[in-house]
Amino acid sequence: MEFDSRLYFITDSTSYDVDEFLFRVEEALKGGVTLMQLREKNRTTREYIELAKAVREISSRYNVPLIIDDRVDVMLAVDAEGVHLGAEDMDLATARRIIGKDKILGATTKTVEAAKASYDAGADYLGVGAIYPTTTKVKTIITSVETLNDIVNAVPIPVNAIGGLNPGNMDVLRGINIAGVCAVSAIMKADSPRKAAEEMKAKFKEIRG
Ligand code: TZP
Ligand code: MG
Repeated sequence: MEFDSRLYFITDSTSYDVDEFLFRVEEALKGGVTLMQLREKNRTTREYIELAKAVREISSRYNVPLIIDDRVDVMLAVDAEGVHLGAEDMDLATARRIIGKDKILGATTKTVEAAKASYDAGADYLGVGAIYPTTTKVKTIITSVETLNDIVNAVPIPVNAIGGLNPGNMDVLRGINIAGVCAVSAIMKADSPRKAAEEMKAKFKEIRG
């Protein structure tokens, strides 16, 4: 499936009730998010699916593909456009076999070796980071922009930078052939997720020329 990862918005519902969360998701979409991921770490399977259905209804109105974090079953349950898997999730080759060739399969990688292996196993895009320290709850380590650049040059699939990124600190990514940037808190926690998305997209456009 074709997708545009220039501005990849990853959600975090932990600080909001469901109505506020969905409102923020829609505002971000109005601001020009091109790809989005529902990322839930503390919900039951039933709750994850319920929330995914609600988000799917909104994202489809904006023609933005929805990626589900961690869970192939949740992705299939709501017929989302893809799934994002890390080192502790289902392995990529198995996931690809289950989801079929038309769904989007994303992977997190921090080394050239892992990036090549993920590509070989069927990944459609890679998330690489954390570029900066992050306030979002995640098990990660800092990835240098040099490693990011090496990964971009090592695989023929889109690579997105992630981790602590906001419009004010993206200049370090200049000259690296990334497909886009990922953001959780810069958009999710902004006073206006819409304005934050607009600004981040504009900044990405500027640094990519
Ligand atoms: N993977 C590496 S950093 C990160 C993930 C999921 C979190 C990014 O969140 P933020 O708020 O954009 O720093
Ligand atoms: Mg995961």
